Amino acid sequence: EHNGLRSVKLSRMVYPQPDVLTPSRKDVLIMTPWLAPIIWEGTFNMDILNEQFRLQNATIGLTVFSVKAYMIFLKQFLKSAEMYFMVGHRVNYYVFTDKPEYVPHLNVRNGRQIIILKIQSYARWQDISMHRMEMLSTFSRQRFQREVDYLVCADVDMRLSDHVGVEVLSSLFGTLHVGYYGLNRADFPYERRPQSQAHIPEDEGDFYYIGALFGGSVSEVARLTEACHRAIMVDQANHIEAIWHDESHLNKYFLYHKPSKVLSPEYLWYQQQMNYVKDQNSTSPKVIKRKRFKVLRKNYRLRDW
Ligand code: 2GW
Ligand code: MN
Repeated sequence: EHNGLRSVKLSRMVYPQPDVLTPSRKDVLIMTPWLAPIIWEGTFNMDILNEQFRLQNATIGLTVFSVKAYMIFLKQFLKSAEMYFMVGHRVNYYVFTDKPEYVPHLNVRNGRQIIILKIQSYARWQDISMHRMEMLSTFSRQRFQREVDYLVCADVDMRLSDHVGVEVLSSLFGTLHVGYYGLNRADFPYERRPQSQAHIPEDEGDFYYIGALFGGSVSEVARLTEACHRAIMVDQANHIEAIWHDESHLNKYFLYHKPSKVLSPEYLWYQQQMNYVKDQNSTSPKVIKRKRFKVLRKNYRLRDW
């Protein structure tokens, strides 16, 4: 039985005392107004967190979709996850693909396994991306609920280049999009047409979250993905498609279902130079002390079939 967070009894540990007079970071926001921590390097003690989640015997599912040509990203994604993702904890990789026979054979560490789930492909890439919500909600209720405590849902066109551990886990988490970090809500690329279910008015919005990394307990991810899938279906019936597809719906969901943790842009960085990040927010690169997931340079011709 996987019930998510249970309280556990730690053994004796020796570590630096929290200092009430010294904030862990002074250069960034580390707490949302609804008291969800924003996860930055320097704000947490990994030993305590690892001990807590180990005692809970937490199992983490990492879901990734690798359909059609995006199969080329899978090997690097999984290999880098073996190096940096939840090391020391139990991990199930769930690979959704239309071509199970092309999934690379990799040796994984003890307590970890790769599970291949065959899905259909869609002609339009927007549909491939959006239907992830449907698949995740279906599989959450059917099998993830039985097999894991937490889900981490990721794009495949990325690789890990630094630690991503249990510090990210909570009942519901999203990730700040580095490209819109520090901007005004009116400048976020939310869906602005009231006809869409993803619509967010100019005077609302906390952050711009990226679609490439979110998660939480299985039941919360099931609720999120089901809500986003339903909203996508309503839009489809009304002949409208949100500007950034599933990402627009994710942002709408997080506006009214506040995440209990928020991952800083450390967790999703771009390998290629993002000139607009430097131009729009000159402080952004300086506050990034670790680069944990990196979005790979993409050949945009992949989109041209
Ligand atoms: C996507 C675009 C163009 C051509 C192909 C695909 C494609 C995506 C594909 O052929 N096969 C496939 O498996 N995908 C999956 O959809 C894969 O897991 C990929 O990471 C994910 C999202 O597509 P991606 O990575 O090209 O979109 P991005 O990086 O521009 O992402 C953001 O915006 C998307 C919506 O437009 C999503 O919200 C995504 O989560 C965001 O990061
Ligand atoms: Mn991507």
